[in-house]
Amino acid sequence: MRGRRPVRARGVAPAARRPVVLVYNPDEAAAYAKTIRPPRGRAVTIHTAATEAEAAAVVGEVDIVYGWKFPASLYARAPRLAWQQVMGAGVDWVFVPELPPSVVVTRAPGVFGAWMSEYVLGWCLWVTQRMETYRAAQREQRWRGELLPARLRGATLALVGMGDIGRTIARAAAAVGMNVIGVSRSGQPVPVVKRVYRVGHLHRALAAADFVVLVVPLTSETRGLIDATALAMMRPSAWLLNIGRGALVDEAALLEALRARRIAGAVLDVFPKEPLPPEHPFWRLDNAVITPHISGPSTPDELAPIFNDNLARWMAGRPLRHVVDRRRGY
Ligand code: OXD
Repeated sequence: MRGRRPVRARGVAPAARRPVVLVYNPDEAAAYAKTIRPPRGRAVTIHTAATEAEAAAVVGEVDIVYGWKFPASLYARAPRLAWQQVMGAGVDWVFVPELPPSVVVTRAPGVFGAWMSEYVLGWCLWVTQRMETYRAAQREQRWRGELLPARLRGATLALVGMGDIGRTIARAAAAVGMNVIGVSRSGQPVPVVKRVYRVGHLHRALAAADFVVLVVPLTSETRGLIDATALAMMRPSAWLLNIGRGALVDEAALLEALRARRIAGAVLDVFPKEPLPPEHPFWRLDNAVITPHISGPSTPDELAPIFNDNLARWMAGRPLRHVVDRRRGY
């Protein structure tokens, strides 16, 4: 780490210097920059960058990165960087070996759960209301009055991951009468969740579920968590919804389980390689739904209060909120 500043106390802004913020986002850097509000009477310098080359031109003077997938190669050229506010729900991409230990990383809890709850309930209802079937019948002008929808009320939803997003989904699912169970490292009770299993008992939760939702962070412990054995524990009528990270699931095992109809289907929003390549077999499976990583979008207006609150804290030398525990990886 030659040439870097010594590690400062967390959240302490450099005195008597106007902080420099780099907003890094390939599509919407300007929109995020517009929402930055330094505390009254104080000012910050704001740069925006949509590409690595644009960021490289200014990164040497930057104190704060407000970013989405900031390029790892730039850390070595950012000697002042002290704090990075992540724009997305997951932080796995930040913890690359190049990230200097002195950089504090903060996340944005409370933003994504509401979106993801609607995604989860929407796709569960798509299954139980047999939306695809009735639409197909409509195309054939067939009246399928013999086929009834199923009830979501009483169906069991297993949430693998009981962080703030998992808890928000749990409340939404319980509100429509679903029987919500969960899986977490600690197995600690969570309001509205009927039973929380420790991760060592994951298979029990899988065996009890009509819908399994993966919303756990990707860490060395959760990579490949849903392997062939886990999939074999699921009911043949159950659906897997992955809104966490593609690498939580053993892709070959899932493909095999879907092809053999060992589970009813999968709704997949995340993949180890994104965009999902056109030749990928998932596209052609009638029991797989593919969505393009949209279950929990980041929007400048929703993230602004979190960033601006932390900016005020940083400029006042107060501890930041929502600091990621680097050891745990979330
Ligand atoms: C993510 C996100 O982190 O979509 O993947 O926010």
